[in-house]
Amino acid sequence: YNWTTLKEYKEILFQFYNGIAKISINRPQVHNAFTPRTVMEMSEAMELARQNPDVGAVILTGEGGKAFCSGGDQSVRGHGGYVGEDTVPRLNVLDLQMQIRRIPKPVIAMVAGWAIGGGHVLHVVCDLTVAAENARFGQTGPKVGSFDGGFGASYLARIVGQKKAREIWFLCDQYDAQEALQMGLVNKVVPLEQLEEATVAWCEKMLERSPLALRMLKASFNAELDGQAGIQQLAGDATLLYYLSDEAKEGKNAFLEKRKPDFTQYPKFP
Ligand code: 1HA
Repeated sequence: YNWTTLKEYKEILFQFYNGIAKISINRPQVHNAFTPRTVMEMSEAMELARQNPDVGAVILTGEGGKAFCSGGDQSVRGHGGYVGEDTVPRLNVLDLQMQIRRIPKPVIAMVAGWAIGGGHVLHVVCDLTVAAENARFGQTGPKVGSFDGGFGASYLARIVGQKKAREIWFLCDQYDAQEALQMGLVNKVVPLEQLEEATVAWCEKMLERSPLALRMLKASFNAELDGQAGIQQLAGDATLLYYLSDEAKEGKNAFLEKRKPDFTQYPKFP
C-alpha cells in the first residue's frame, strides 16, 4: 500500500491511504511500550483523524510485526504515573481510550505479536480487532503492580464475560490468537503476512457503507454502556441529523428574521 505520511512524529507513525488513517506505535525495541509522549502523539493523531473529512476509518497498530503494544513503558514509570520529559507523572492513555470510543468513525486494531497490559486494553476499546496468528493477548497488572479497572475491566467483561475477564486479570496468563478468537476478544485471525491486507480490506468494506449509519451504530453501541455520556453522544448525533432538516432550519431562520417560526407544515409522524 502506498501510505503517505500525514504528520511526522517521534514515537509514532501517522499515515493515510485511500480513506484510512493508520496510527502506529513506533518503539519496536520495547515491544511498542508507550511513554506519555507516545500517548500525546497518538491523541493528537486521533484528533486529526477525527477532524479530517477524508478519513473514514482508523487503524491502530504497532511497528515491527512482533508487538502491537506492551503497555506503559515501565522504565519511565515513576511516583504516580508514567513520567515524560516535563517530569510530570501521567496516566494519559486513559484519555486516549476515551478518544477511541468517542471518534465517530470505526477504529480497528491490527494486532501482530504482543498486546499486553495497557496495550491489551487499547485493542479492547477499539471497535474491531484483526489479529495475526502470532498475536498474544493478556493483562499483567497484578504482576507488575498496576490495574485498569475502567474499560480494561468492565468493557473487557462485556466482551468475554465476567468469569473469563476475572481469569485474564487474576492469573495474568497469555492467550494466543485462536483462544482470543474463541472468547470473542478478536474478530478475525489471519497469517501475519496477510494482516495488513485483511485489515485494509475490512476498512475498505466499511468505507463503502453509509458513514452516518456507522456513526449512529457506534454511538448506539456505546450508549448502552456509557450511561449519560453515552446517551449524550447518541443524542448529539440526533441533533446533527435534526440540524440537517428543514424543520430545524425554520426555527433558526425565524429567529434571524425576527418572526414567529411556522412549524405547521412539518409532519407529525405517527
Ligand atoms: O496498567 C496500566 C494502566 C492502568 C491504569 C491507567 C493507566 C495505565 C497505563 C499503563 C498500564 C500498563 O500498561 S501496566 C502493564 C505494563 N506492561 C507489562 O507489564 C508488560 C511488560 N512486558 C512483558 O511482560 C514482556 O516484555 C512481554 C511478555 C510483552 C514480551 O516478552 P519477551 O518476548 O520475552 O520480550 P522481552 O525481552 O521481555 O522484551 C523485549 C524488550 O522490550 C526488553 O528490553 P531489553 O531487555 O531488550 O532492553 C523489555 O524490557 C522491553 N519491554 C517490553 N515491554 C516493556 C518493555 N520495556 C518497558 N516497558 C514495557 N512495558
